[in-house]
Amino acid sequence: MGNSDTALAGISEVDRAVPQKVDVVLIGAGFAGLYAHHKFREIGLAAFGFEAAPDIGGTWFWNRYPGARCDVESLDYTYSFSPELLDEWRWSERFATQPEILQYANFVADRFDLRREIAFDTRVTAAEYDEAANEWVVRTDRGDIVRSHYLVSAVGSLSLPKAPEITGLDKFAGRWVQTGAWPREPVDVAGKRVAVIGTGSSGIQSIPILAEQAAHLTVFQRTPNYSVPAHNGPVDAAYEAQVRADYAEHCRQNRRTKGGVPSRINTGLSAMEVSEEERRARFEQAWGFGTFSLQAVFRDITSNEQSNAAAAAFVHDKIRSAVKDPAIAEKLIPKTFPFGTKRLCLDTNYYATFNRDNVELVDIRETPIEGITRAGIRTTEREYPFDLIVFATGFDAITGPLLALNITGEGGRKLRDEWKDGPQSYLGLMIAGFPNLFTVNGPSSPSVLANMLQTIEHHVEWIADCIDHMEKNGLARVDADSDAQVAWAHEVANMAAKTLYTKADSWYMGANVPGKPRVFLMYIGGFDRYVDRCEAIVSEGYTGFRFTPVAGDSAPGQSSVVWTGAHSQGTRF
Ligand code: NA7
Repeated sequence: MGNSDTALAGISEVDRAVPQKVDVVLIGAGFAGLYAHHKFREIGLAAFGFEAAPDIGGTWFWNRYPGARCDVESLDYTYSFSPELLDEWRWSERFATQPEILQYANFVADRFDLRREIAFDTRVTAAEYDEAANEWVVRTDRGDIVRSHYLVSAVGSLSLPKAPEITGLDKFAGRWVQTGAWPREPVDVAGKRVAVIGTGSSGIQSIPILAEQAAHLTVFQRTPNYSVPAHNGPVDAAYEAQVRADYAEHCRQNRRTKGGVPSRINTGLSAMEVSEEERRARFEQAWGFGTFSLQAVFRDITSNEQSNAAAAAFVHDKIRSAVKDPAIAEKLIPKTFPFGTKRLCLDTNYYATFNRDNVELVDIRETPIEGITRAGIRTTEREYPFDLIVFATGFDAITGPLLALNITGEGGRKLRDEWKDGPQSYLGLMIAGFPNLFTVNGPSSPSVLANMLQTIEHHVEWIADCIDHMEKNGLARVDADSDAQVAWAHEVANMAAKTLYTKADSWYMGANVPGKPRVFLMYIGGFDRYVDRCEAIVSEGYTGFRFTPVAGDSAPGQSSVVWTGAHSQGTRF
């Protein structure tokens, strides 16, 4: 099983061979990129990938902060495309840690030999559609220029950390790190005075562990967040046996659910149609079960204000009972947005951490941060000295990583201009005016609202089927129809408007990044409905997509790759 150092074997500077022309350029080597490599190879396409990191793993490569874990149960956070793979891999914990997930990614990459057509340490800096040739021209920060018939973005949804937005960082004499780009070498926390800025999932996962290691930990909280206990532990043997009895079917069933995970304790009822005792009992059951069940145990927690208020009040009481100092408890209670409308966090001992003598909470709505100083952080109240500042301040989610690619489509249109008022995309798979460009988990798909391994597999398979359809039918170009795209955008927005999600200043709404348009970024109608919709669109003849046979284009169906340079010339994948 590889680790991130041995994983680099074979990708040395000397060997780095980048083709001039391939069928598909794939951007990103996280779970989406890896599966796409496998799938495209299966349908006979020559694909070549670029990855900014020195190794595979994507989000799980970068988010190495203490306590980083998946919030989907590991038995479900698993590729389902290969029954053998399901058999061969065993997870050790109910919610896998970042190192174990990265090990899994390496296991898969080794198992299916997925590394050899990826250039690591290479960031795509621009991609431009050459209309005459019907090709994408992809440029990198290493000076590579590659032409491809298709371009597939697998850049991830939470892969562009927000820059620290606090002035004075250059003056700070200590060390600073970001949770979303945590260093590979260990960060020495023991005995240090540590600050964490941010109380989203990354802050909430890392704070209890940093508190155990640091001499003193100060948490700078702008908005308190809802968190429920994960109840992590070893994988439950009885449940695992049940899942493994027909693992492939278990995964297929997951695709028939709203969130891409089993509904193990959901009632399907409104929280308002049961008695107060039953409501409380169901909430207790969900609290004791972990996962996102508190948000799903009743069907209307994020759509009905009364149901939502009941769930919120339940958690408020839990926070009050976990935190000894009532004043601190009140500061930790979220009151400014409906329960579940910001990504719910799963934690281990988060609220109880504030009972520790070495932990301090600073509410920066009361005493805002004025800036970073040589010694530490200055608020309107005082200066706090630190050895280490941890920015757990989140990501420019979903659209940020795509816009960072500097994509230019047909007629010189820039994606950045097209999306200046918010992203438009047909099904989150294609963008009108950007032919032959596919996006895995693009905006207006379910993406982060469902189990990402499931949404990734679905998108990669859909894209591969579409390309296969083109190759077999002499179709050289596909584009999303702009009317279909507008209709989809309306549908996505209308669905979101029926929920309480639009009331929160969340990264789901783009509200965490100054200047970002306020648009709900995902399809909230349910993964199952979305999958059905995508299938119906295909069986109706790809409604909303326009295919064109382009005269003079390289013949489809002939997988090819062109190299320059002495080594590898003439290689065909
Ligand atoms: P999140 O959930 O976006 O959380 C970021 C946190 O950082 C949140 O508490 C923010 O407060 C805070 N923040 C952001 N910018 C600032 C500035 N400039 N000053 C002070 N505080 C700030 O990111 P995470 O990495 O924790 O989690 C992202 C997802 O990864 C998570 O939802 C899971 O799906 C996995 P705010 O709430 O904006 O007031």
